[in-house]
Amino acid sequence: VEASIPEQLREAWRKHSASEFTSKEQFEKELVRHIETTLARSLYNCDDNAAYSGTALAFRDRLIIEWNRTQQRQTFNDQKRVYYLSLEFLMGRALDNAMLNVGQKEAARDGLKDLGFRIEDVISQEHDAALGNGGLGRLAACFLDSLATLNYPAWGYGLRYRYGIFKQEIIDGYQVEIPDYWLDNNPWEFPRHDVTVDIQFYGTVRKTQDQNGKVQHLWENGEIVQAVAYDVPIPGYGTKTTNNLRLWSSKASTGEFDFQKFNAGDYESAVADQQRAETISAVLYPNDNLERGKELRLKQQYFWCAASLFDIVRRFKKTKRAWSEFPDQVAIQLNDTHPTLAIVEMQRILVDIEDLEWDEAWRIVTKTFGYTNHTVLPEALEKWSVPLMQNLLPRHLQIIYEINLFFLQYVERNFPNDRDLLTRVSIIEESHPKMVRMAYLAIIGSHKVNGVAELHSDLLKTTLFKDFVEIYGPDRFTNVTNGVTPRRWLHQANPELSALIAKKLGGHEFLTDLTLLDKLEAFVDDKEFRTEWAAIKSRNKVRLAQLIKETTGYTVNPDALFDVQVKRIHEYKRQQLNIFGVIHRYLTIKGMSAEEKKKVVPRVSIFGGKAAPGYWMAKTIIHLINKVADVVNKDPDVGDLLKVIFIPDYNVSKAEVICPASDISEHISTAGTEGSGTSNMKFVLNGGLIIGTCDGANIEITREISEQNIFLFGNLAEDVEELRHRHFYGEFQLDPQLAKVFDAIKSNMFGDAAHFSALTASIEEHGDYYLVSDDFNSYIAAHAVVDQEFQNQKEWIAKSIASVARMGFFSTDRVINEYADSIWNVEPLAVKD
Ligand code: H53
Repeated sequence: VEASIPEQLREAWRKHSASEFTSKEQFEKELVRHIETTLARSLYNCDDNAAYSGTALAFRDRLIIEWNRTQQRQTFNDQKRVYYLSLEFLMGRALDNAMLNVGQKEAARDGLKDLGFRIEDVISQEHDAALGNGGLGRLAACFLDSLATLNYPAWGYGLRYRYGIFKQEIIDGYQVEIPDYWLDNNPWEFPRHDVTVDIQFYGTVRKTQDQNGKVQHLWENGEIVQAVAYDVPIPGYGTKTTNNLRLWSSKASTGEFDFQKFNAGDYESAVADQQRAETISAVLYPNDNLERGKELRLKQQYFWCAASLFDIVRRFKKTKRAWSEFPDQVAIQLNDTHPTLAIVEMQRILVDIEDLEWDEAWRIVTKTFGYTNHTVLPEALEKWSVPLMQNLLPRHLQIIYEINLFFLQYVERNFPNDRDLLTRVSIIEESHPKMVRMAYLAIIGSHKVNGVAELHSDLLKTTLFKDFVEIYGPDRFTNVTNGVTPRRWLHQANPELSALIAKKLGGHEFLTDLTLLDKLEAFVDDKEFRTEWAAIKSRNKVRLAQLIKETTGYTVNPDALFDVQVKRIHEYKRQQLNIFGVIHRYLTIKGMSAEEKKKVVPRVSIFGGKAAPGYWMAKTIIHLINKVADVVNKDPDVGDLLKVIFIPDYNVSKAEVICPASDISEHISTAGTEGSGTSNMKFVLNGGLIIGTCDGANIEITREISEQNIFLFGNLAEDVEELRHRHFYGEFQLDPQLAKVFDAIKSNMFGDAAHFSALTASIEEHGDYYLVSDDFNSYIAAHAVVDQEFQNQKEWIAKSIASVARMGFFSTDRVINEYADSIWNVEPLAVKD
């Protein structure tokens, strides 16, 4: 309030308020101004990169004008806001998205052309913002797009990692990780050096009493680190709403401690402290669906939760409302268990700092939080060691014990004498060392818990969280099936298809109401439309073939069937099944006569994805794919009938080229292991068919597009447990076709077989946990059907169109509206000009 301009001067101010460009000419003026002044370049010294920076700055100005207005409007309106806490926001590039969302891409295209640049070259200068690993981080990014598009007052909170997900290079077939230093030249963030929060770690807790004899807990003598806010504007599509993504960066606190050290001449150690503080937000942990229990990771989590909550509480306190109204003003969504400490921090703020009674505080907390679970994989479930937490966050550990005590007392009252149940549901696992089970803490501290696809949510209720369903009843648990934003994943990634659909449907309304796609079904038999549809797919395949050429050196035939599997490399996602299938195909072709070969449908098997640096088996899979590629791609017996490609450094901007170019894509996780999957949705939305297991959202995709338009195979989730049991206790029988594949590998056909022995042994000798052998036969059979059906292009295209027509359900707009209604209870804020 003190910083605001006095009422009588505001008119003068408003007269000079910045305004947005709305035409090509104005854009050009802004562009040249930024290049000449902000960037200090000139027409004698302006390459694509400078043109990118200038264009980005011009668009950034537009966004920030809307950002300011949106924030003012939301503050004045003072309604409930949503805060999405996520350790990952896998945003990708921002410029193209900004151009499309504010509706000025054509102005920019023409303006750049006038000044000597091609818009595509300019856009491709941008470095991806890769602050995420995979599906979970990309989902958060799609959510932000939908929240803004639907005009919800919403903020994202995350960490401003100096290094995003590593860049992947393939050297001699091996994955090599290169640090991704992405912050030089990032025009999309606004440092807020005035928005800082001091965060404490370590130290001790002292118990005292205040004047009234009330017990107080003082957390003292810790180490202080400063959080500095960096804001990233998030434009909605076709709306003036521009929301905020606030990312925290860590810095040494400028408090007295450091000065004492500096003054005492202990310069080096003061600098070391500085660096240690900066380490907190230095690097994104490169694990997807895998938790390693590292202290620095826990530090990141608390640092980010504490800063975000301080910020949220500060904003709430400005409204001068009573604490009891907090849940009417604030909804906080926990993206997985990573931000679970926010629950504990909130309780600490209310009880230790704001002096509320425990029960009242806890009521506020549980009404405020919602928790999304994304996986049932045991290795992904977070547990933190009690001694580690005791040392780093002594007061929080006390509060966790207190929460647990009250919870267990509640359970005991409702289920007397069930000692086993108490042990099972306790937040503290009685192991050595004891562990804090973060998922249980998240359930207990939230009013709603959701899974991300129907099967996944059902599995949560019947397995992982079964006891909690008994304890709290079924209403706390719900499902919200994932989606993707059609703006980025159709309109931006596949502009030609978006334009064709718009032509048929009479406009681009489907981009904000994806169910309108169903009108396409009327054109399935329209020959001209089908021809245009197929031509777009072909051109997208040519575009991908170019990317393949640039990144691998291989030339592929765009007329071949493009078969794509791009996602994180993980045993449960079963890229090994795919590459074994490829080897099987290779061996089959090798055994054919010239006559038989004529009937083979040429195929390009395309892989992409990163392995966690410490995940040996995943790296072995990458190695095998590349070694198979080396052999197959130069085998004259095979020629164009089969090519194997590993696209290095799969990321969001590559996905935008890959998704529109698949004929078939693979979503083949062991049934019951994939939470949802979201690339399945992206591929179908772009007219690719999919081969998949009955897992995650594949099941709901099938329900929408019908069984005729998807190639399903493999065992069902309900049979997995029994099969695993049999592998261990019965006789393990390797599938005979898979045995031939293994023989080929063992004959050193793809280089020294010793490199791959762990992979084959995990199946033959160690119980085949992921059921590769059990599913192999039906996988091969499904691919045979794919080959057969691909030859009937007329039918294939009809399937492609019919599938796209029925994808309306999978927009994150639907997803966000469901969260808003059933979990957050927030309303959109209508925008007037
Ligand atoms: O989250 C996606 C799901 C996908 C699931 C993924 C995920 C991560 O990327 C990381 C950790 C985690 O627990 C889950 O694997 O199935 O589609 C978004 O919900």
